[in-house]
Amino acid sequence: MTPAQDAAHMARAVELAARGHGTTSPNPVVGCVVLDAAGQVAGEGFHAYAGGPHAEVVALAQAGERARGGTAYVTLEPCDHTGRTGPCSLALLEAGVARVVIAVSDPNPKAAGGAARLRARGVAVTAGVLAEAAERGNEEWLTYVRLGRAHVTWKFAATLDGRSAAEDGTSKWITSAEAREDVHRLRRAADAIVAGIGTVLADDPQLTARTGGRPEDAGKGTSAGEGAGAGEGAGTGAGAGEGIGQGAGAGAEAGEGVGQGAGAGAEAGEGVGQGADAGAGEGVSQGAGVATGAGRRRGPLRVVVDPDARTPPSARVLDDQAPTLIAVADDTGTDLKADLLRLPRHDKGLDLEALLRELAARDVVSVFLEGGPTLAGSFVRRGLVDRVVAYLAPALLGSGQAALGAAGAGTIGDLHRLRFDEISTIGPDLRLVARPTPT
Ligand code: AOF
Ligand code: ZN
Repeated sequence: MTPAQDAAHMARAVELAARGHGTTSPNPVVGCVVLDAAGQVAGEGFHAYAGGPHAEVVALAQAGERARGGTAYVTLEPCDHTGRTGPCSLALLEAGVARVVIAVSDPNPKAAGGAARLRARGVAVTAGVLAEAAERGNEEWLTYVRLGRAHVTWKFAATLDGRSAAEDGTSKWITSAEAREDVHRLRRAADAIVAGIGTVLADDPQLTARTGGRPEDAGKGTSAGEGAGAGEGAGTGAGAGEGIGQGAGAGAEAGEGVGQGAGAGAEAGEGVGQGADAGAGEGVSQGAGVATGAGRRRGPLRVVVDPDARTPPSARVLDDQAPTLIAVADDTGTDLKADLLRLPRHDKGLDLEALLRELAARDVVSVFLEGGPTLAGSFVRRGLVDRVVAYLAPALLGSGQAALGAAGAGTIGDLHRLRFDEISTIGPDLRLVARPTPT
């Protein structure tokens, strides 16, 4: 296998991993491609939900005997522990894989060690292949494990001159419907949506992700097996959507198809399909209908940063559409009937590092920060914004509210440098993804 071939197979594994994005929390996204001894693709898989089979196990099951003497490409070092499932290092050994190619080492001390065990047992291990792309694909989880805090995406929508509201406070629909739909997609994939009390008082937002299907999953995939898998998981689970379902029709592209759907408490429309055509005439596909975890059934956790507990009991953010946590200062007395998270004060607000650590302790891997230039400024000042997603409308205001409040950069030498990683258009608007440059 040449380095270029290794990179190409790993690129496919990264692509597979991305299908789990938004449904694996608090676990990583992981993709795996298994080649047979002749270098032909024999199995593909990804991790679809926490507690479900690991990517390696899915791909090995698909490959069957063809894995013997073959190569496995995994975006994350195979685990060496028995957690919710057994060690993938042993699964790879049992399958007789001769070589394992890894993109990123597992920073989770409980699970790491797969590479060492495989090497010790005579398997050739190559690490670091396409590491940057795999890191990017797993950035939320890697931040959560490495730093012990939730990963933060700050999103804002503004005019081309960086204004998020007019002078009189009006702010509705600066950006297009397409851009707003994209925001909902990002919200759905996050574990928590965070807003400041200023936004809650000014706009009374509901902070929910619009429910319904995940069009990005339904439309995705190249084989018939994938589409079928997605539908099945939701439809065939026993009881209250909990169980394993098997259905025909998946893998319809190939002469011989096997379809599997695992409905793990799936709410209709929230399914992830998995499938690959493994060799000519033999289609194998897996469908996993995934409920996104106990806390996720009704959408991401809503978090209000509200030091003095000023959230009105009638605020829409306290409705029953999703769970809500009100973060208040530990010295604040309140009789607000809501789940409260008490945190130390810091500057004029709360200790935001503590907030992100507490959220991580509650299995919140990814935070979507919206609402409030003041709060966003505090996050930026503390170096707690890991990714910025900006929607810029081709419009000018010239006065009004800046998208970002004071961020601790009173002099130009202190400005927060970012790097543009993605630039695209969405409807009439510009969509930019930027990340801090390493310091
Ligand atoms: C996954 N999916 O495909 C791989 C993982 O909660 P458990 O017992 O399933 O174990 C999760 C850990 O296993 C996870 O934190 C990571 O370190 C390792 N690898 N995890 O969820 C996968 N390969
Ligand atoms: Zn594993």
